[in-house]
Amino acid sequence: MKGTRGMLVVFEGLDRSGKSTQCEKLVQTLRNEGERVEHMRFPNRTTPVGQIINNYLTGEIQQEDHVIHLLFSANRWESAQAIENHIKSGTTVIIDRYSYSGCVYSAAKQNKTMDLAWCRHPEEGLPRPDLCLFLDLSSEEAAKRGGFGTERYEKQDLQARVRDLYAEMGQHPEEREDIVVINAGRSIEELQRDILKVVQVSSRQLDTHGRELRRM
Ligand code: 2DT
Ligand code: MG
Repeated sequence: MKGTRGMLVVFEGLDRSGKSTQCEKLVQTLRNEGERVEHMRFPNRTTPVGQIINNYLTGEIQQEDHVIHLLFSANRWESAQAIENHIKSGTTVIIDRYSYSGCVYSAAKQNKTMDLAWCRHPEEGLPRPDLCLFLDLSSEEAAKRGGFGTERYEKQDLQARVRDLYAEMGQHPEEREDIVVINAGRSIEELQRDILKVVQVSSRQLDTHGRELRRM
């Protein structure tokens, strides 16, 4: 990936779909190729907002559905300028979960006044990914992988709704352009090879067309 700016690549998928593993592998591979790469993840639990989110996810505190939704979004806005600066300076940014998680996990709660469209609004204006790699795995397969953990959303019925909502969100005109679905029910090595190919194609397109960073 040469070009003048870095790429913004996002990993999405259910818990246990292999996002963190693949994210780390991609970061390592690109760094080995001599690229400057910044690795981020959301929620970023290290900021004050992120600490509230962490306490919510572990069940230590309760939060009203809309409030926690807006805090997850605020947690991305806290890093928005940094992401943009990295990309402008030629550093590729690879992120484990982003706005798609923000929308689908909240919408999966089935709160009457929080459909996908409502959930997406606070994301408008954030840096838009050049590529969203969706690691697709059924909630049954995800559950088989050593079971879910104990955090708030790690329950199979919610995960099943989350998967359906990812599919629905993939129909949104902008998201449809960005999302590439990767079958995550395969070995780490197979996934890694597939992902690298997709990233290389996307990177070449960016080099050819020299597109500015867009916004959600
Ligand atoms: P991790 O297991 O990846 O740490 O995620 N989530 C995440 C949301 O509900 N909204 C968001 O905006 C983001 C980024 C998904 C912890 C959980 O937080 C959910 C799983
Ligand atoms: Mg998790």
